[in-house]
Order: sequence, then C-alpha cells, then structure tokens
Amino acid sequence: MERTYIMIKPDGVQRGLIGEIVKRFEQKGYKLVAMKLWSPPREFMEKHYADLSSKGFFAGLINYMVSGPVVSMVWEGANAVLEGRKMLGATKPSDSAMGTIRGDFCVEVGRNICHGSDSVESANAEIELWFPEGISEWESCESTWIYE
Ligand code: DAT
Ligand code: MG
Repeated sequence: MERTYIMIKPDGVQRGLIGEIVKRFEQKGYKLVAMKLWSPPREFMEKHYADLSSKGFFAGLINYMVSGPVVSMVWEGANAVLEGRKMLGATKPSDSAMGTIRGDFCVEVGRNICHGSDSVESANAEIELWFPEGISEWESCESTWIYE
C-alpha cells in the first residue's frame, strides 16, 4: 500500500475545512495513519519547500505557511499519492476541476488550502520529515469492503 503526505495549510485550518478534507479522504476509502495540528518553525517549512527556494513567490509562500497551524496527515491506500493529488486538484484553483478540494473551496494559488506529495519518492521524504516519530500501524475493519 502506498502512503502520501497530505497537509491542510493555515487557510484551510482558519476556514474550518479540516473536517471536510479529512472526510473526503476517509470516504474515498483511505486509511489515516498519522495526524497532528501544529505550527512548525520557519526553517522547517523552508526545508519542506526547499525545491522552490529559487522561485519569486518563495518568501510569500513561507510567510503564508507559517501564518498559523497546519494539519499534517499521512493517508494510506492503493495509489494514494496520485489519487490524493487528484482529490486536491490542480495547484492553481482556477485550473482545478469542480469536485476537487481546491476546485470547490479556494480561489488563489497563494491560498490553495492543502498540500499533497507529488510522487512516491517525495511522499517518503515528506513523511520522514514531518513524522520522525513514525506512523500508526492499525488494521481497518473496512479493508475487505474497500479492496477485493
Ligand atoms: P503543489 O502544491 O500543487 O504541489 P507546487 O509544489 O508547484 O504545487 O507549489 C507549492 C505551493 O507553492 C503551491 O501549492 C502554491 C505555491 N505556488 C506554486 N506556484 C505558485 C505561483 N505561481 N504563485 C504563487 N504561489 C505559487
Ligand atoms: Mg508540490
């Protein structure tokens, strides 16, 4: 089973969208294996977005991402990385299909309410970065009704 790192950004938390976003991943059939609400320091967020450090929007992105607490989660399931990205929608909300989280709940790329790993490799690195304490292994009673 694949695991992906999904994060509700400060605007998603402030706008009361934690439950809605968690609900969508639960209802899809993915399993929550790690979750915390916290405010990581600026240097930590810069590490998370290190590959974007040369972009003109980097400073604004980091200011936004440390403007309040975020919800960090790991969701597990078949093709969780790619499917998770589909559920979030395109990076720019104006390109995000209706029915996706970004398509349904936000307007601007700089306030796009959620993050999802973009590959299995980056998911593994992000899970290690955000959950050095490890994740919870548990058996879901739904698994035989979700997978054949
Ligand atoms: P994604 O979050 O879909 O993986 P990304 O990794 O390319 O997209 O960028 C990370 C975040 O940076 C993105 O969610 C919002 C912000 N961002 C990306 N492109 C931007 C732009 N052109 N202007 C402002 N913010 C941008
Ligand atoms: Mg990205």
